[in-house]
Amino acid sequence: MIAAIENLMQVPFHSGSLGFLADIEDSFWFPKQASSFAAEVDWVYDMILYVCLVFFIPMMAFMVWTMIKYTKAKGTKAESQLSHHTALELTWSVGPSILLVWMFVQGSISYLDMRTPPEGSYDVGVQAFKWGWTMDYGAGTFHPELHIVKDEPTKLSMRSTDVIHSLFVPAFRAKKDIVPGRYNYMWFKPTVASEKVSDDVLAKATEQNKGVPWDYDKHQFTPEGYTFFDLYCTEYCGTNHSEMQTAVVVHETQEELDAWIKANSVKPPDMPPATWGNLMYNRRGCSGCHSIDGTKLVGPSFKDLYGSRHGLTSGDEVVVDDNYIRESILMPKAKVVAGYQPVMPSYKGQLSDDDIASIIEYLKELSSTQPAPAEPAMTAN
Ligand code: HEC
Ligand SMILES: [Cu+2]
Repeated sequence: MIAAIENLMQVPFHSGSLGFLADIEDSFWFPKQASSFAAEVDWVYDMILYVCLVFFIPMMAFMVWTMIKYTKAKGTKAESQLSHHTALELTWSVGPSILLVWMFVQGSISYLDMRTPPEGSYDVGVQAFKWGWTMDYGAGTFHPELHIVKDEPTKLSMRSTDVIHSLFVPAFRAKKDIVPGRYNYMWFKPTVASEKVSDDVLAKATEQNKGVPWDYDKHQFTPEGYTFFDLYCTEYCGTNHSEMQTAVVVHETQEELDAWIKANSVKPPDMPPATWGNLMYNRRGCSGCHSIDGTKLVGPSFKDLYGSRHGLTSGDEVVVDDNYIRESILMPKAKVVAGYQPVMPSYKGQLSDDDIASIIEYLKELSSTQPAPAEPAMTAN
């Protein structure tokens, strides 16, 4: 019966992404519990709901009953009724008050716990932007996915480069606004680890997904084959708000996480620069604003960009060469393309020279017009 209702309602948390947890009971309202907060949050939520139902149903039933029973014929004069019952009034005032105080105290205890990251938590920097996420693992490693360790208290130090966003991991029952111009913090302790899909499944999905950004919804695992928990933005932040999602991968051990961070920090020596450039394009949020098929999004398309010539808002003209691209990435507001808003965030300190060189190689690959030979790259910084 409940399963039938769930199907009808298509409960907002598509439990598909958590299918690997099939052995843990899914509750009617909530996705599986995957953090140390989850059981408590669900319990308080359920209790408050039941208390409300216990009052609401008999009250409404009584009201309807009196409406029917005491209906008078039209034109009957209303009688006044002034009697009063002290014991009854005390009961219905004091009883619910006690319940309300209990709700407040329970809520406060949980809230204060969630507000206070334990000493020595594992710290990950989170940057929210329209419309994506960049997690900062320190030492120049950035990635859109959140990778953490099971049973390890994890603190997120969060900032926004534009408008108010909000980070929500339903399976962790953890949510917090991210406000531009200040740091906001949240923490949680994940209790369920991700799993890795088999190499065959991963290879097949990789083949299907060739040439387009990874489809997390379709595959329900990351490009590296980890099952994941959903992370959403829950503060409406503009056109692509609904696409502002990413994956949370929970590693079994700190060593496993360290190995993952290491593997994702710099371009592997045997990888061609353009391939790394393509990874950066997908991972660092460029794909949210720049298409590679000629479509105009928030920013100009990367298709045939390299070597082209176009106007700026200042009225000048530029040729898109290595130096100009480098400047566009590090100081986007220095030269703004005519017809666009200066909304691109600066990647200064977030993309290494090597990353930028790889992006340039990638842009060359996307361009059929071969450019005039670029001047030797300036070595600023
Ligand atoms: C929030 C949206 C946004 C993101 C994210 C973004 N850009 Fe941009 N980008 C723009 C806009 C808008 C422009 C055009 C206005 C300007 O020049 O600042 C632009 C301009 C550019 C230009 C110059 C294009 C031209 O036609 O001359 C380059 C190169 C560029 N971006 C590269 C990147 C790279 C590389 C990334 C990722 C590392 C990135 N951008 C991420 C919005 C974005
Ligand atoms: Cu948002």
